[in-house]
Amino acid sequence: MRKLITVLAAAITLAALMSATAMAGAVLTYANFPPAKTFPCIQMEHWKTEVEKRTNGEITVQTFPGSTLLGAKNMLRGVQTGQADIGCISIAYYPGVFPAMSVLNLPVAFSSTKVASLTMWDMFQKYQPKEFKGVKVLTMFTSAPSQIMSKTPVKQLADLKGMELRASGSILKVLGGLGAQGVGMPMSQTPEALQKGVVKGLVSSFDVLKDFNFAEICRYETITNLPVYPFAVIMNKARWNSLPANMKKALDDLGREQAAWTGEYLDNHIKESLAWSKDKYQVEVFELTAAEHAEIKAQGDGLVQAWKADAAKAGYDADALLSDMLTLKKKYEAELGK
Ligand code: DTR
Repeated sequence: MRKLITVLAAAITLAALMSATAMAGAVLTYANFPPAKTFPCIQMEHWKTEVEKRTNGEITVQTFPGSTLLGAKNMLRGVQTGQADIGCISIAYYPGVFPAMSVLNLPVAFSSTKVASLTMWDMFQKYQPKEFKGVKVLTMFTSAPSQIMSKTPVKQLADLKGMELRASGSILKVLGGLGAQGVGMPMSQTPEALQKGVVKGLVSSFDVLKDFNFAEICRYETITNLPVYPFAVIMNKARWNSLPANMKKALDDLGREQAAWTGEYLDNHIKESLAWSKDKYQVEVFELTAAEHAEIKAQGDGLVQAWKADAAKAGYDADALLSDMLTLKKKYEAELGK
């Protein structure tokens, strides 16, 4: 009898909880790895605002920046297993896992984040890569082109000799080829590595000068125009499937728009961050010669070959992926300007 009462009580509590959830709509948790001020988190907050507005508050998004729920390396697994409903992953932090979308990390001279982000979104729509089948993709975007930020000046490529620089993804290989020592780690670990002197600088986009205050420690910036980094915002598949159609539609409608918004935000923020760094810390910016850019490009060509081999091994037509990406890049450059 007591057992029956306990079971009944549990059932009533569960039913009450379920109807409260139904009335209150859906609460979605969203994990992100870098600090709140950085662009992946700024776009997360923008998305939250838009989603809550467009669903009239039927969806509430609880955001967890700064690795408070999941970190850079356990983001994918954490979303797959439902520790968070939604998570933001940097594709370059998962070598070999996303061969198709890693095409965005190749040195093809994207000069605008908006162009790169819209290109990425269209590539995803066209290819629907199988490696994303276990999750729902909500949006995609990229970082801005990558530059060197260092404690000692890199006025010419020769200054890179033996210099330990934090990077990730395809750029690690380019750095090695240029004589530097690339040290791979997520952005969230970089402040400590710089502070401790494990690395003498980093390769990333200029937003981090302001958002991580790296301008204080890295007073020298060298324009290298290395690749952008692709990001994906993914959602637990079962959680996605549990949402009603109107909520799914609101999230789907936002996918491309969010990619464009993030690209534009970052393009503007890069300029602001560099101006701020010059003003506050008098950082110096060095330009390389045409011959040096040609050398960087030559290193990049090897990367393209290596990526093609990986993509082919994963069953993709690598030449088609690359040429489709270049066609989209051209299309968006014509539409939006570089
Ligand atoms: N350059 C990539 C991506 C990146 C650029 N800015 C930020 C800010 C926070 C996290 C990642 C990034 C990288 O270095 O990881």
